[in-house]
Amino acid sequence: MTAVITAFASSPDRGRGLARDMRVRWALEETGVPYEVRLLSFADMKMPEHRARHPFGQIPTYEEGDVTLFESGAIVLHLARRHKGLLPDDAAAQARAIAWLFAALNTVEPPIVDREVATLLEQGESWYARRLPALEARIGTRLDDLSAALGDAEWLDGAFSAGDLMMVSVLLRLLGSGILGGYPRLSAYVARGEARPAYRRAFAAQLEVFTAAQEAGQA
Ligand code: GTB
Repeated sequence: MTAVITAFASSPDRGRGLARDMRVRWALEETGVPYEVRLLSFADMKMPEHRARHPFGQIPTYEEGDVTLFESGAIVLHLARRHKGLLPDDAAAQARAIAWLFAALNTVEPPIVDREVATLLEQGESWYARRLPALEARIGTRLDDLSAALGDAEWLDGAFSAGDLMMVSVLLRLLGSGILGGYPRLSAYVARGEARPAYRRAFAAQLEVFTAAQEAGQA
């Protein structure tokens, strides 16, 4: 059955693949699940029809048969559990891959988002320049530990998994900050993720949405 996901009709990231539909598209491509995309404006997201799918009026959402889901992590985990390609068969290895997925969302992404929000919304504040080093230090602590955990391995725990998909997606949010450049192992890890054919297909698909919106004068 074809799944339906939601994404920005005109993404504020201008097709850089930073909105959270990208990780869901990537998981769909890795697992080979066919999908369609329902594009939403900011106004559409807040309408009752979409809030019935997503209580917070956001993207992404996922619908397939009788399953309707919100939260990118829940969607990626759902896909990984139901289809081959994103979780190992061994139960203990599967549990560790899921732990990495949660680590990406709960341990690594929050300080990255804190910095992003400050940079977007607080640059004009008198205290911004004094706060930024502390925000970046918190990211640095996480990246130091993540880099040590990865070591010289290709992926975080054996074969590529949903944990890597989510961790690479989270680290990609640092592009443009210059921070990742200080972490050669993590930079190479992100590049390995971006080189995966499934990632490239997902990236191209979301970029096409932005390009079409731009051509139509809507971006
Ligand atoms: N925890 C939820 C999840 O993981 O699914 C978070 C969902 C979320 O934050 N959705 C955002 C949204 O719908 C889009 S991805 N925002 C609209 C709203 O809240 O009204 C976040 C995002 C947006 C823009 C960029 N960017 O421009 O770079 C990057 C990430």
